[in-house]
Amino acid sequence: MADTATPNVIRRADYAPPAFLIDTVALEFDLVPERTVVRNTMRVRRNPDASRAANFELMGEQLEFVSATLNGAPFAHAHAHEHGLTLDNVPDNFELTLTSICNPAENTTLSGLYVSGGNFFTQCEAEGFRRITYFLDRPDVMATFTVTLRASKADYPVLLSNGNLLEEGDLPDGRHFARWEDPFRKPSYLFALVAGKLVALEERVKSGSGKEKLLQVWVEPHDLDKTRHAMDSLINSIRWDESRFGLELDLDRFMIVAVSDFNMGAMENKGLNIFNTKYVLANPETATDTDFANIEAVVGHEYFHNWTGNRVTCRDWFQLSLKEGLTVFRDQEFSADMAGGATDEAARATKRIEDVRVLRQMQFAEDAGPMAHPVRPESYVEINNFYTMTVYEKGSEVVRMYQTLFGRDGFRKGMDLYFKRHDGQAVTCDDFRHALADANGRDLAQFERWYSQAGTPRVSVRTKYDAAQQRYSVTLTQGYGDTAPAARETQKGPLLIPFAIGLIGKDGHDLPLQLEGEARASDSTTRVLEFTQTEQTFTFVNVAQEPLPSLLRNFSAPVIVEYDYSADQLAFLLAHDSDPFNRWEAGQRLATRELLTLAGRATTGVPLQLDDSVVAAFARVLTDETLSPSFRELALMLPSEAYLAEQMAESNPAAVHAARQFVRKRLANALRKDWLAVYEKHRTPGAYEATPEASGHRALKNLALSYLAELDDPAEAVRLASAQYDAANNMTDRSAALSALLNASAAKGGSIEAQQALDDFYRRFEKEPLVIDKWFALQATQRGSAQRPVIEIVRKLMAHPAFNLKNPNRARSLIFSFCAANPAQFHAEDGSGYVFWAEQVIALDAINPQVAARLARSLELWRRFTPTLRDGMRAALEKVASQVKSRDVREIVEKALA
Ligand code: B3K
Ligand code: ZN
Repeated sequence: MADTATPNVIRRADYAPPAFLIDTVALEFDLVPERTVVRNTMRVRRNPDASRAANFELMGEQLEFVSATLNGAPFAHAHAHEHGLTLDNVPDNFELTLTSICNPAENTTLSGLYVSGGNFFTQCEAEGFRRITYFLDRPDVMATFTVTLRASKADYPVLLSNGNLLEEGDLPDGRHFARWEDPFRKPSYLFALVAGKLVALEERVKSGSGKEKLLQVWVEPHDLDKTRHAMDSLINSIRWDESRFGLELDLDRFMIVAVSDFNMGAMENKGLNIFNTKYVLANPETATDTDFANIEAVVGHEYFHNWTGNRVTCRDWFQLSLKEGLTVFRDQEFSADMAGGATDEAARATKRIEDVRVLRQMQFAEDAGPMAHPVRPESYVEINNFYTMTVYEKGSEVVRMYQTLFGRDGFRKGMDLYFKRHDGQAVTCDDFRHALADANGRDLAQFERWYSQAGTPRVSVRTKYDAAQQRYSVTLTQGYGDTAPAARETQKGPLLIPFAIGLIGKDGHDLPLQLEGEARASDSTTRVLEFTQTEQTFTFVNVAQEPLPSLLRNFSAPVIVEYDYSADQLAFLLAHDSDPFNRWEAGQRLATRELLTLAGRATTGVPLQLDDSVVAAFARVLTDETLSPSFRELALMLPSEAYLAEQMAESNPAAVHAARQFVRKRLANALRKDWLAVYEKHRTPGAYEATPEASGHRALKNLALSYLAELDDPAEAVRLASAQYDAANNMTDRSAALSALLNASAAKGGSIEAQQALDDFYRRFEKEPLVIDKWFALQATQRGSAQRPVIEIVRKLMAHPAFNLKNPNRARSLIFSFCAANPAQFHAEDGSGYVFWAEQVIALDAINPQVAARLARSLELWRRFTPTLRDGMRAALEKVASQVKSRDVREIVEKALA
């Protein structure tokens, strides 16, 4: 086998520099859907820093080899094989031209060059470029690219690639061409081309240094009226990166292109970002407030990659979090700044809470299962399986901890040094850490463990107040508890945990903080303790009264805090903590504890009851007009069923659902008048506004509606929801009303009102694929009942003419929504959900392995469920394991069954 053959397991420890380097690439494309000819001319030389290899091994997949020319003469010693091309006995320095053919029309994997809606698009990260031409398709090989595109002018009037347009013109036979040049060296994964019938919204802006930049958002003609928000988000991103990090756009032209068939959210190709339509297209009628916020975040994320990812890239794919964790952190900060500026802590906290909720629900779960891996993994079978919550979200928390330790200014100094040292290079996570350490005069050797240890750390807290001495001691102990075997192997020692803490007095105000040995109390009433040992005690002095501790303020580290708060103490924190994140946190702890107790009772069939004090705590938040609506909405939302099930010793989705529904109903009935008052008060009449304030009102109002739909007699809620549905001038209100109608009628197996609204919704938005995705998703995630299980609705919808398994958004809207976002129905006792899951994973595996592998992951925590469910899941996993072909899905199911 040639050494480009992918071995089963790729290990970080086996990294070796490439034997050859490619300095320049000139690509010529003759774009024809079934048969695109690619001519690739490279300047190649031996890498002086690598051991000498006799042969030149290039990666290639699904290519038809045509010819090779070396220094202008036909080269006979080129052998094409399953994994690429081997050239025997090449000189030290040469020009190589390779010609090959690929078939974009048949490429359903959406990796490499493919056709969507009659237009051409590419997706190269991580290893898609080798499906376009033979290449050293690895991120540490960086070259400058010139790209010539030729195609039928009538069918593909727009021809785009990375960088600047050098020339364009007509060719014989109704064809035309365009030539592009990207002045920056880049790895092949950042290459992109687009060709087709597209139109653009354009803006010209001046960057910080006064240079004019052309910005374009390219879409299909009928979508042009949905591009304004993406353009505004792009302009805001450019401004933000200049002001927060001093980073300027380095190209004269920056393009975003929307495509409806796309495996993930978007891709940061140099100067030519390609986006899933879901993260570009929005107007008030078609997109919810959440969609608007997601578009801003993803546009920011991809734009910020221009520096963190593109100018400084990854040496190898194990370093993926170098660019992804850092760029997620940057987009989170961007969104927080857009919502609350640098100083409005309450508004910033809203964003923080949303991000932490995702981390806990998804990343903590990943850490608890067979796919647990460190932020910098040690091995993989298929790299596309490692674009994970751990690499992205935990990676972002790791970056955030530097900022928590060094402050915004210290973090900025570190970033400046990172770019000074590494601009134009392909580097490692260690390089980043060293830049942060050196810029702040710190040794961060221990901090490396955040990159190499998997599993969610647990910090348990013990406190002791000595009234006579006025001393308050806080003892922290860290460990990983009983973690998944995949995580345990990686755990070597204690972490450096920035642990932010405040002490709250009886009047609800923060107490001054003075640690033992300090001359006086510090100005801030929040302290970041540097917790570095397995067990460590921090003693505060001059503590005049016994305080209540506010622990891990603003979620200063991605850990689980164990502290035995009483219900009264949690209610007190919910009412008084000066840290808005911890106020929310107190409510979640209170609710989680109550819900888990109830779920335990539901498991054994004991009648459920909810303490009045919990209802009272929620009532206070609901009626506290000093709190922002968006904060109240977050605080009143109960922890998700998936999160709760994960907290149980043995996950029991039905019991969790029963408990959560019981609490929702109890809160609905007990606080009916308040919900109604809030519903009325937070209406947003008049023209739609996309501001954070207006969206906060809508969120709280729609939460109230969803609680009202739980009333024992939902007639009033149905009336309100129907009226809201009919009068809505925006998608947030319309879809919330539809969802309320569906859930209000679930217990009786549906209602006329719900069905009419569903039918109306479909007719109204038939021509808007992203809205039809919502139509499918709302039905897949609706509450079911014994007489009307959701699996039956889902199976019916699979046969709907608008359903299309090849379109990832559509597959996600129906199949993923059901399998991953409707746990009570998916985990039906009869195993019907698992049978469906197996069918769909197998079907998708043949079309699009990346999407199939994502779906495959929805059973990975199977061992943690009740015995009956466990058996059903194992059978489904075994069925999939015996039938799938792709490396992607095999890695997931084999790890799950191991
Ligand atoms: N870097 C891409 C993700 C590529 C995923 C490949 N399977 C998008 C992003 O994180 O910005
Ligand atoms: Zn990214």
